[in-house]
Amino acid sequence: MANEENFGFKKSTINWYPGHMVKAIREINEKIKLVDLVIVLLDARCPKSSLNPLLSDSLKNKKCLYVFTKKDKADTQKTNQWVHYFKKQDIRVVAIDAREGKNDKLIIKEAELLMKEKREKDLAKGLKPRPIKTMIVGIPNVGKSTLINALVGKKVVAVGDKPGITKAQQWIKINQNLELLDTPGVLWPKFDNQIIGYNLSIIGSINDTILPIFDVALYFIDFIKKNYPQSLKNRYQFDDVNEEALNILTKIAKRQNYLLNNKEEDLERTSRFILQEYRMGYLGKMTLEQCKDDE
Ligand SMILES: Nc1nc2c(ncn2[C@@H]2O[C@H](COP(=O)(O)OP(=O)(O)OP(=O)(O)O)[C@@H](O)[C@H]2O)c(=O)[nH]1
Ligand SMILES: [Mg+2]
Repeated sequence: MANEENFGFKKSTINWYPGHMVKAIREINEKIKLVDLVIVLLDARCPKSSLNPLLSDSLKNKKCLYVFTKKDKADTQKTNQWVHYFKKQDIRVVAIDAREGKNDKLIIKEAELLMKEKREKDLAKGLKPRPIKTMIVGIPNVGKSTLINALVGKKVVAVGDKPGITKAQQWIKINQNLELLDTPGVLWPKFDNQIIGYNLSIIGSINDTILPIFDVALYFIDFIKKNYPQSLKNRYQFDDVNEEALNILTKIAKRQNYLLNNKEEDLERTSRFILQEYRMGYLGKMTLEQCKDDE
C-alpha cells in the first residue's frame, strides 16, 4: 500500500508532475487577469478533490461561476447537498451533464447575471457593451471542451475520454455577448491527502500509470462496500460484500476470467477493469466524497 510519505505515488514517479502542466497553469494564471469571468468546472462525483489549489489565489478577486459536470454519473442527493453547500457560501454554482445542449441558456444566464453590475457601470460611462470574456478551467477530463461544444452547438474543440486532450488555450466565440477560452486540464504536484489522489484517479483525471492502480482499486472497493454495497451486489451478483476488498477483487478477476499465464488472477488488469466500470457508469450513480456539512 502507498504511504503518506510518498503521497500515494510510486517512488519512481515522485516527479510525476508534467512540464506541460507547469506551463499551462502559468498561462492560465496570466490570462485570468484579463478575463471578466472564470467558469470553474468541478466533477460532481468529487467536487472538493477536483478543486485546484494552484488557482485559488488568482480566483480570489475574480467573478466565478462553479459548474459541477457529470451530474448524470453522480449520486443526485449528494450533488444537491454539494450545490447547497456552495450556495450557502455565496458561490454561484450549477450542476449539469456537460454533453447536453440545453445547458447553454443556464450558463449564459448565470454569466450575464454575474456580469450585470459591470455591464451597468460600462453603460453609465457611455461604453458600448463588449462580449463577456470567460475562461473555462478545470482538471483534466472534467468536460471543459465538451461544455464549449455544447454551448456552441457543434464540435469546435476536441474532446476525448482520457486526460490531456486539450493541449493549448483557444478562444471560442459563443455569440456576440460571450467569448470562451478553452484551457488544458491542470492538476497540482502534491495532494493534501492520499484520498484526493485516489479520487482523481478513480474518475479518470489522473493517468492510470501515475498511481499504483491496484491500491486505487482496493481503496475504491472498500469505498463502495461502505457506501454503495448494492451496486457491487447488482453488477457482479455478489450475495454478500462483507469480505476483504482483495477477496472481492479476486472474485471479480475469476468472474471475468482475467488470469495470468500461471493461472493466478490478474489483479492489475481487474483493477483497471473495475475503475473503467465506474467511469463508464456501469456501477451506477456514485459520489466519492461527502460535503463538509454531513461529514
Ligand atoms: N457522462 C458525462 N460525460 C461527460 C460530461 N462532460 C464530459 N463528459 C465526457 O468526458 C470526457 C472528457 O471530456 P472533455 O471535454 O474532453 O474534457 P476536458 O476537461 O476538456 O479534458 P482535457 O482537455 O483533457 O483537460 C469525454 O468523453 C466527454 O464526453 C458529463 O457531464 N457527463
Ligand atoms: Mg479539453
